[in-house]
Amino acid sequence: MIQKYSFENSIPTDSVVMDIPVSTKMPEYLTVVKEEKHIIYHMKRQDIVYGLGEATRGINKRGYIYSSNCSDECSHTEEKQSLYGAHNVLFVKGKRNFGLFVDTSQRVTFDIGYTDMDQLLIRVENGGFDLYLVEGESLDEIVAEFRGLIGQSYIAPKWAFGYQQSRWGYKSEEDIRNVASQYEQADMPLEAIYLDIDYMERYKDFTINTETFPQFEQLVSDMKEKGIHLVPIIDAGVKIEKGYEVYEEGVEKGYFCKTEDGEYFTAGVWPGKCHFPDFMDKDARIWFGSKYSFLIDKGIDGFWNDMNEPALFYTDKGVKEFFEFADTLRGENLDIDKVFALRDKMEHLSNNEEDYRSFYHKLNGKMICHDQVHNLYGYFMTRAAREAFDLLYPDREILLFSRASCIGSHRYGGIWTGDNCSWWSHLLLNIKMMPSLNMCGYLYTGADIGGFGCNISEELMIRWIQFGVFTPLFRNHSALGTREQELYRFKNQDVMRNILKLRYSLIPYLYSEYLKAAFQNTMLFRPLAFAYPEDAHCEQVEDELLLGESLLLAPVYEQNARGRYVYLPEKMLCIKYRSLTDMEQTVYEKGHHYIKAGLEECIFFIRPNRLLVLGNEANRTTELKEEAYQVIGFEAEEAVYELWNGYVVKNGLRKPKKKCYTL
Ligand code: MIG
Repeated sequence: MIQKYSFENSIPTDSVVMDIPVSTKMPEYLTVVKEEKHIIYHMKRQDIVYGLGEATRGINKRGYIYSSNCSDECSHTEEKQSLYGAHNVLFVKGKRNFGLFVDTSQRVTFDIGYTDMDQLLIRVENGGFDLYLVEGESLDEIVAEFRGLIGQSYIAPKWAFGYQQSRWGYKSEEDIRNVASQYEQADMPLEAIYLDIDYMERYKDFTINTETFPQFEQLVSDMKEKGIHLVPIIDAGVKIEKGYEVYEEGVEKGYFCKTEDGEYFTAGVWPGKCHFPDFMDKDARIWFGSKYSFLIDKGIDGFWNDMNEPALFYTDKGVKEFFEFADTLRGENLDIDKVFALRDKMEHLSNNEEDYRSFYHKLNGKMICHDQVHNLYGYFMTRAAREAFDLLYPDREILLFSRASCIGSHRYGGIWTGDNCSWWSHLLLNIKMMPSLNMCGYLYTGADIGGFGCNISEELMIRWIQFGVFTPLFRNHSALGTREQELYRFKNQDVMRNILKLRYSLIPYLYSEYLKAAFQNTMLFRPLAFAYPEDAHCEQVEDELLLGESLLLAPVYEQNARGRYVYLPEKMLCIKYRSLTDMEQTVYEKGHHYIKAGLEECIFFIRPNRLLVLGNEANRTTELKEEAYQVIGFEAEEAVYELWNGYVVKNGLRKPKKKCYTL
């Protein structure tokens, strides 16, 4: 059951797709202090708080303070309160289970037992909000109701479930062709190569650097012939440059954000000084979205939207103030305070709060300050692209995912979790974040596999892909200047290859469970406590996940570990995967076990009377052949697995196609 309470919410977020009448009667367990915009819940010692989507720390969010404030945050350390998304939803498991969604474009703070260990305090920083309270029996049920409220999740094209390679640093056609052929030579599957900012002409959206990519269309079609999709990046900022069509048009039509004085707001990003499309303005959205045609018409069918928090490197005003300050220190004997002050000033040039307060959007004919809708910017950029795709290419499946997001954008595209590092702790963070993202509707999602920043070790890479094979977005991505991490570069190529082959044979199941999650508003990744609510120990387990209806994952995420402790809430079949022709199967009883897992062994479990449909060996999703699928499972005299292998569109409505498998 969903109740809605309204607190003068004047800025529509379009996060919700259902019309719920406003109630006034608040249940006795929630206190709302209207003047302060506080929502207070007294937590019992055993209560667990799930949710918040893209956030640091554990699956149970209790014990820290978080803030929804879309941030270009390149260091995902545990003290950080905000990452790129604004996902204002919590699910409380306790004597009474319920969910709380704060629907607002404003910043919201979630103090979950940080200031007071027993108190959950939600504070809306500014402006109005709608509060949705979702009550129900189980957490699964509550999440499903919430997901119904916010609308069906985006369904990515099937090829986007293949393995994908990216790197900020591919500079030319040759680089791209080289990646493709190295994967081919290594007999490693590959379905997409990403184009980071270097494909553009001096980082201008919807341009191509014709010096380094002289035959772009040829490249796209050669790759397509190999079954490899190219996925270019699109940045939020539009370069200020005379004669550059996107800039000229945007200026002429008034599609960029303005300052108080009616000038176009300017800030530096990749290309230098930029204007920022006003995605809150419907006309600007249609305009910007239609620009993607420049690339779609060249054969492109996938995009990633970046820097859309939006990231601002600097403004003229900030730079001026910085130099003025630096000048006051010129020639001085710099003591520690001054050095730090100088450094802080420099750091605050980027993503500065004051800059976010200094520009405006056009919303329903009114000018509205950016800081009021900051959390919607990336969401509305995603929406701009998707609305244009739907309008201009209604019959094409186009991959789209974004860095910044807010609840609602899950209907238009996926997200990736941004600039993590090649750290073991970030592999664990990747594991823990998946169910939280699913709760918010993000199904097509994943981390930069192998880590974006820092240098990867081969062992970490192996362990990371052993988890990555289970995430819908399975993309190896890394930053300029870090150790190159294409899988063919490592010593243990057999191990890498075998893991990639596992991915392809998991795709039938993964895609099927993905479709179920999208159509039924369920989660693909679930914490154990969701599926085994009676088993108190499950609440303690944060390094195992359920994947769909059949699998339990227990990834290895520690350096030098050659196995791990696993808690099984029921008897299960352990698959120790070494290669498609070498899968050891052992049944374990309910309880605690130490399961050995050598570096070349990927372990996962099948629940009793549930089945796993495994695909044939393939290097592309198109090579998967249903007649060659196999079924594994145990104690399954009666078990049936319904494989959702696609969907048909009838009268604009999507209907899944289903096929039943038994042992
Ligand atoms: O400031 O385009 O998160 O994936 O490779 C860095 C370069 C800008 C940030 C993205 C990252 C991408 C990088 N971008």
